[in-house]
Amino acid sequence: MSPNHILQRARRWLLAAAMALAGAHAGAAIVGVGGTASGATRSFDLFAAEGHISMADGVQVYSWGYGAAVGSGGTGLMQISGPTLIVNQGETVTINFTNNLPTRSSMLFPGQSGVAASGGVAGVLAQEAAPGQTVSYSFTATRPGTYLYQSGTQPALQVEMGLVGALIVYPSSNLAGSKWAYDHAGTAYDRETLFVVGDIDSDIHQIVAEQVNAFKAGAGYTPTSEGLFSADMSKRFPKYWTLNGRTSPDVFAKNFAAELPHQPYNTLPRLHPGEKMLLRMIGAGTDLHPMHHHGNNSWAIARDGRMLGSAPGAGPNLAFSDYTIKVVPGQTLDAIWSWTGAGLGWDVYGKLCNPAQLNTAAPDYCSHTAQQRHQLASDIGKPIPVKLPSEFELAYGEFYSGSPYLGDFGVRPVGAGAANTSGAYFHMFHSHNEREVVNGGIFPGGMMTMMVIEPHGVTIDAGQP
Ligand SMILES: [Cu+2]
Repeated sequence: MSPNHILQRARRWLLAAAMALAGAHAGAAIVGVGGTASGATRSFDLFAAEGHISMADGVQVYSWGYGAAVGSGGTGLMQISGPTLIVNQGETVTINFTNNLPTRSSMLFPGQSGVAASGGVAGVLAQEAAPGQTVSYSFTATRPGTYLYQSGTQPALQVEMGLVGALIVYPSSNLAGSKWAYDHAGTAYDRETLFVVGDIDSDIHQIVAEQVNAFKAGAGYTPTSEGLFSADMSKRFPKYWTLNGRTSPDVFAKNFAAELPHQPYNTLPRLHPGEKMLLRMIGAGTDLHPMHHHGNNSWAIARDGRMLGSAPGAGPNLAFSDYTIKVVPGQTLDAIWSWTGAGLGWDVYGKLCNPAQLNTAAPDYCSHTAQQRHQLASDIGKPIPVKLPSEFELAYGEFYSGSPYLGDFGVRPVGAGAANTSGAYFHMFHSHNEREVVNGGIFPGGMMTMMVIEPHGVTIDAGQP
């Protein structure tokens, strides 16, 4: 590793550490940019630029993305997905958008009303910035929720190229310390994760790259020259499937990993038994992706930034339980997922039930801590109710701790279990369109991550899992 690389990596680690400490929003576990707050206004400086993103099979894909300066929580480079904008309900949000692409571009804020714009030129859907120009957009974030933002210029092509990101509006009640997704206690959560779900046809990116290269090689080209690029979108056929711009297994790498300079956000939800994980799902591609979580159903509590309630103030009383979150293009969906170990028919903390820890005076029989009493009382103290298979019948994996009990380890064959350092349970969370769980056609990869159940006592660092 060259000194340059070490410096670069150190810079990103420091950046990541600073982000985790500063926390763009108090109590936020989602990493993003908080802009500059002044009273009831919050302003952001964003840009759009070119770059190459990295797929886990090594393919580099020419892309267009939004970016923000390092000092403001961005990477200084264009990134995919775009910088997650984090604001509070009621704030007047201003975004100064500078276009560094060789073509016209813009920003759209679906779900926000009264968006005003100044600078640039009028487009069909939004005020547009020519190369080198800046447009300022402004709106009041009146309603909490999960939203996306995207290009309003040639949106079919420019969103494919990567011009899309997330906007999170925290309810004003959270400023008092609660963690609610919406203005109701029925949307309370302990942790939250963002899933910007995307699909990429790398052939279209290649077609655009060749046009851009030819344009830049043309006579009289300057950085403010404006080109117009196109591809036959009817031939679109996605080849890569992404979570927060990364393909699996890159989704597991830390936020701001040096190896992924244009893809700073990871996707690895971690929680303790009994905690509620808010899943903020955003359909940033053009196909529907059935995101399937193992281990438990989730409860969908809101769609498109609107709580699923029968009447104002009723709370999410129209929430529904499902084993798959249908992530629809252009739509956002908030769901709450939890795992307690209740009803399994055995004791996930069974390793505690050794004679030295018997607590015959307590009804639990075993010495479970209060945190561990999420299980059914009838399960407590029960052994795992199967005859363990023979070693010859087992396929050991990266996530195998060697023990069926939470927080416990057993003997593992050489090379197995390297990804499980805490005795956690790993529940897969992936697209149920199985062809999307690949990189370059090779399984496993693509739109897949893990929901990690960490033993109580393992610290889950906010924003930097
Ligand atoms: Cu599955």
